[in-house]
Parts: sequence; C-alpha cells; structure tokens
Amino acid sequence: MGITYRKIGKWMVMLVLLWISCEKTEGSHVVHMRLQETDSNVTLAVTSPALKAAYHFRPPNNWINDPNGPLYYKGYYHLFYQYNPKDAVWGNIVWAHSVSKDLINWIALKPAIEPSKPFDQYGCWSGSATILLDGTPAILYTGIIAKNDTDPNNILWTQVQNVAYPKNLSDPFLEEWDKPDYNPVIPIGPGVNGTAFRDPTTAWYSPEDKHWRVVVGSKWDLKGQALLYRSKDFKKWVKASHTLHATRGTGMWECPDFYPVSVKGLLGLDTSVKGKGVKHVLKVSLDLDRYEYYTIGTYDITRDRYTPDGTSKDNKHGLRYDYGNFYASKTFYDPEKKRRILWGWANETDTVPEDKNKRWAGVQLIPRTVWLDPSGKQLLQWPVEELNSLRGKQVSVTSKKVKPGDHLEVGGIQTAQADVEVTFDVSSLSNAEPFDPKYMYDAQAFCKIKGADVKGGVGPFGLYVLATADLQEKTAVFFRVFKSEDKHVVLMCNDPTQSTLAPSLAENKYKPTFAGYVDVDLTKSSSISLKTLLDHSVVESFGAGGKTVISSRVYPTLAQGDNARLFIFNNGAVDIKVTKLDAWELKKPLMNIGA
Ligand SMILES: *[C@@H]1O[C@H](CO)[C@@H](O)[C@H](O)[C@H]1NC(C)=O
Ligand SMILES: *[C@@H]1O[C@H](CO)[C@@H](O)[C@H](O)[C@H]1NC(C)=O
Ligand SMILES: *[C@@H]1O[C@H](CO)[C@@H](O)[C@H](O)[C@H]1NC(C)=O
Ligand SMILES: *[C@@H]1O[C@H](CO)[C@@H](O)[C@H](O)[C@H]1NC(C)=O
Ligand SMILES: *[C@H]1O[C@@H](CO)[C@H](O)[C@@H](O)[C@@H]1NC(C)=O
Repeated sequence: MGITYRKIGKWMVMLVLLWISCEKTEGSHVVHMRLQETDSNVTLAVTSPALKAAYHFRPPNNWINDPNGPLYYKGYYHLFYQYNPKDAVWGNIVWAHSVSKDLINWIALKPAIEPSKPFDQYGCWSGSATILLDGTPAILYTGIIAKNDTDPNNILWTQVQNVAYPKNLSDPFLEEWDKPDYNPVIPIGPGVNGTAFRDPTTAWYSPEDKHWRVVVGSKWDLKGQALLYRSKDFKKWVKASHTLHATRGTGMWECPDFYPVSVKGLLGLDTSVKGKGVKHVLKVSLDLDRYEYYTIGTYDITRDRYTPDGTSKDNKHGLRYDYGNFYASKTFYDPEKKRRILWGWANETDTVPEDKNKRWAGVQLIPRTVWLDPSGKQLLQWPVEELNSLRGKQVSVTSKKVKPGDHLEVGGIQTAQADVEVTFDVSSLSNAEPFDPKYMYDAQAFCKIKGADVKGGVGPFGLYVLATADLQEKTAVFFRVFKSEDKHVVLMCNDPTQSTLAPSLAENKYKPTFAGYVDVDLTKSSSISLKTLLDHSVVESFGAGGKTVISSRVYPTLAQGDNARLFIFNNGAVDIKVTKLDAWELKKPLMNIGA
C-alpha cells in the first residue's frame, strides 16, 4: 500500500477530512436518478443513502457477511470479514481487514487473505484467530479447492482448513499475511463430508498434553457435528476419533464457537482456560434455518467431550444470542479489558435489486460483551462500553404514567441514529392474558398473532421507533406479559410489519415478527428495562439488561433522518410507568474510510 504507519496521527487527520467530504456527498440527494425513471418514488426511498448504517461496522460499499478472526494485538483490535470487493451481492469473497483502537472507530486496510494458492484458489471462507503461546497470532480459515476441475462446467469443490501467519510481527496493523506452502493443514479425511467442512474455531491449548485443539463445523446426513482436531505444532493436525459434540436433526453446523465463561462475574476468560469455576459455551449457526443457537455446559478434558447442561436445550428450541437478524457470530477474548466480545452479522432484508442499487449490503452488529447470567442458565450481553463515546445530545423522561392506548412522543433529539434506554414499571399483573403453551418454543409465531397493535392485558408496551408523526410507519419493540399455570411469561417482540411503505417490501416479503421470551420474574421485581440502538435501518434491542436481544433490519420510506420519531406506547389494559427514559443522539464514528 506504500503508506508508512509511523505517521498514523497525520493519516488519521487526513482520513477525518476525507470522511467529512464523503459525508457531504452522502448527504446530497438525487444519487439514484436512474431508478426514479423506472421505479416508484417509494421504492427509491428504500435505496436512499439516508438508510445507510452510520455507526454499525461496514465498509463504504459492497457485500459483507461473517465476521472473521477478531483479535487484539499491540494496542489494536482487528476485525476481518467476508467481503465481496466488486458488488453488493455474495461472491469473490476475500478476508477484508480493519483495525481500531476502541471497537467503534475503524480504519480499513487492504484485504488480509485472498484466493491465490492451490489450497484456496476458489475461495477464502470463514475462520478464527488464535494467539499462540509466544504471542504470535495465527489464522485458521477454510479454503475452497477443486477436487476435480477437468470439466469447467462441473467442478467438484471441496473444503480444507489452512493456516496463515503475519509476515511482520512488529507491525501492529498486521497488514501482510503469509500462507505457508504446507497448507492445507487439515485436508479432507475419511468420514468427513468435503462439502460440509468449514469455519474453524479459535484453538485452545492444554498444557497437560501440550496439544492444541480446534473444532471445525460439519454434518453427516442431518447430524450437526463439531469435528475435533489436535496438534502439537499448529501444523500437523490429527482428527480425534470422536466429535467434541454432535446433535441429530440439526443439519450443517456453520461457524461453531467454543469458549469458557466464568461462573461468577463479568470478566471474560481466555479461550484455553478451564477447570474450577468455569463453564463452557458451544454456539453453532444452523444453515437449515439461518439462526444461531448456543448451549452452556461442561467440557470434560479427560474425555475431550462437551456436554450441554440439562437446562440448555440442545436443538433449535435452544437459547439464542439474538432472536432476530444475527448470524455467523464469533467471540474473542480481549486481554486489554479482560472481557469476551461477541461479533455477529446482520444481512439486508430488502431485495437483491435494491441492494445492487444502493451498492451496499450487510453490517456487523455492535460488538457485545458476553458473560454468564448468575442463574448459570444463559448468557448476558451488552454493547461494549466504548459505544457511549458516541453519545451526544440527550433527553430524559422520568416517572411518567403511560395509560392504555397512549403513545407519547419523546422529542427534542433526532432518533434515526440514537441510543435509547428505558425502564418500565409494571405494578399490576392481574390483567395478564393467558399463555398458550403451544407457543412455548415459537415466540416468533406468537408475536405474529400478538403484534404491537393487538390490544392486550399487561402490554404490549414499549417503543415505536423509526416512526412517522402519524405512526403510518413504525417499528415496535415491546414487552407483553402472559400468565401460565405456574408463572408469568414475558414476551419480547420486534414487530416490523408497519416499518415501511415501500411496495417492494410493504406487502409481504421478509418481515418476521422476531421475538423471544425474557427470563424474569415480575412478581419479584416489577421493573423491566429495554435498550434500543437505532441506526437508520438497524434496530438492535436489549431486553432486561441483556437477557433477551433482538436485532432487525427495517427500511422506512418516510421515517428517515430528521423525520424519524420515537414514541413510548401502551396498548394493554393497565397503566404502565416509565421510571426513567434516557435517549442520546449518537455521533458518526470513523467508519472504514480508506477501503
Ligand atoms: C414522485 O415524486 C414526484 C415529485 O414529488 C411526483 O411528481 C411524482 O408523481 C412521483 N411519482 C410517483 C410514481 O409517485
Ligand atoms: C475428473 O472428472 C472427469 C470427468 O469430468 C473424469 O473423467 C475423471 O476421471 C475425474 N478424475 C478424477 C481423478 O476423479
Ligand atoms: C515491520 O513493521 C514495523 C512497524 O510498523 C516497520 O517499522 C518495519 O519497517 C516493518 N518491516 C518490514 C520488513 O516491513
Ligand atoms: C455432504 O454435504 C453435501 C452438501 O451440503 C450434501 O448434499 C450431502 O448430502 C452431504 N453428505 C452427507 C453424507 O451428509
Ligand atoms: C437474511 O435475508 C433474509 C431475506 O432474504 C433471509 O430469509 C435470511 O435467511 C437471511 N439471513 C441469513 C443469515 O442469511
């Protein structure tokens, strides 16, 4: 690239200037004149530059998917990600690369890993980073190779695992990566399905037998598998005779993630930590339904097997990091702040022609700190504290009664790009509607029939976000309380059914009423909190302090920019109190200018 990074300071100033000038062009309209001739104005609005995420991680343009190999090295956070340098649809995938000092402001570097060698010439797919014992970062990634390319119209692909190392360990940006010629380090072996063999995890080390271990996602028929490999030197890997874990009926396990969590407290653990006071988490991304599930369990080191706890359902009824649009996630340990951080990808849910027209597709959601809930039954998640550095103008509401049928506007700030924190007090539960147990494992279907406008008993109450003044357009994020035989059930929903007037999206298509249950006992504490991050076309919500998280992508046609409004609403039969609401405008960080 020919830039010497010693002059980072000067360069940053240059980037800021560049960024300001880009802002101006982005701010000006009539970018899509061509579309105006062929499509209705409302469709045009879907591709409006005003819907481009401002503070969620994304390159200036083109397609992105899985976050890859996040790591911390010499003062910088690194994020790699699956990226198409040429278009806003999947294809030509490389490992794009960015660095940051605070996980919020990002500098784009050149791609770190691109197809170039026989062991990855048809693709460089997802993988993870491991910090070796001497501090060297190593990347394991999936290479796509041709098993037989005699007939160019019928190439037989197969997937292998490769290693890559930084060329210059003194470079905190780790700009150049070397792919040794001894790759692939994990070729296809007997009993492994070569077209379902990908996404190696971060490796962990056992001093007892001086071996590294890594897991690769796979399947055999419909049995999802975490294939286990061991190595003394990170070069020669031997497949274990059994899997770390496998589950029938779940299909392909993409992007597995396996890591320890501390039984007590918020601090994260380095991936190799095990023993007393430590539980383990295994997360998989299910290709069958494109959602992720995790279990909490025990890693038996002697048998080298993972067993989920009885409280964790080991199938698609299981726990999810996020009950919305969130996939291919990956965690890493941040040694600087001793925390475990989760990255996840949210795709677009408009149409492919719209993506091509707007020339960008996909964001990484705000990195979240993850830790074990004191109950031991689930994880908790919260946006990294660094996000607060973007907070600007603030408004607050305290001790405000919200009567049945009320919708109160929270004015005074723009809320298209904002952080909203609210605590509700629910004092009377006697009006709670009866819970229908058939929805026990399908909150999404339940929310579909119990949407924001369907009057209830206790709730629905919550926020209308990215809304027009007349509420013609709105996305509702809310709670609704039900009474089952022995307890109250709290449903958290993200209802996007009225999020857009765009004809391409309005009638039908993909607008799921994302929902999850919240494990709180409102008879013990009548208060429940909600935090929602708004970023033009991203709505990312954290219920009850991070117990239940729902992210969604919406494309308002009128509720854009300064026209996007925020309301508190209550469509239940009893009063709800807002104990406190704080809302902040969020500033735009430095976002990958230079790519
Ligand atoms: C689009 O907007 C322009 C200007 O407001 C208007 O004249 C035109 O009729 C609109 N076209 C459609 C298809 O709605
Ligand atoms: C590769 O495929 C061709 C047909 O396209 C076949 O004739 C050939 O035997 C195959 N080679 C191997 C090594 O399987
Ligand atoms: C390695 O990186 C350091 C720090 O950025 C730089 O000073 C040095 O010139 C680099 N070495 C090579 C061989 O590129
Ligand atoms: C191997 O993976 C491919 C691609 O997903 C699939 O079509 C095939 O059925 C798999 N074979 C087995 C035995 O699982
Ligand atoms: C995101 O887009 C929607 C609409 O096209 C698909 O239905 C989802 O499967 C997709 N999600 C993922 C993780 O690919």
